[in-house]
Amino acid sequence: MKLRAAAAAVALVLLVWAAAASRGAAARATNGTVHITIHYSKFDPGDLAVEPGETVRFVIENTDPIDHEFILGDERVQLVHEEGTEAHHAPRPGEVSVAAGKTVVTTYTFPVLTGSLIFGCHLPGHYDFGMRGLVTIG
Ligand SMILES: [Cu+2]
Repeated sequence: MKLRAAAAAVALVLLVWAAAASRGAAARATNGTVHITIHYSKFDPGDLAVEPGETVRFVIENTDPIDHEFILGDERVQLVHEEGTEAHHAPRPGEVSVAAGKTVVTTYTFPVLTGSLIFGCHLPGHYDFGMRGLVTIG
């Protein structure tokens, strides 16, 4: 019985490792710019890495025939937008609407700390569908 538990534990560790490995390396800015493509209501890349205090120019291209948005912030910011009623976002750093077929730019300076922020779309159902990504700071 102990052997079975050990085997199950090893299998679980391998699964977690495989999941982490398949995510690949997080994307980084090139010359201060990160290009993000929205396709089928997903952000690509969906995993970014930045330095504390780094200023990043996000160029966000929506290839879908429906509108989306790009909201960058912590969990509280995401919650406010998920429950909010702001249908259209004026270009505020890190918060921008991306109409169908359009490309928009927003520039954001990350805080001087380590941690992570989320970017997501809060049009009805999109965030729950998985339209979100992670930025690791540090
Ligand atoms: Cu969306």
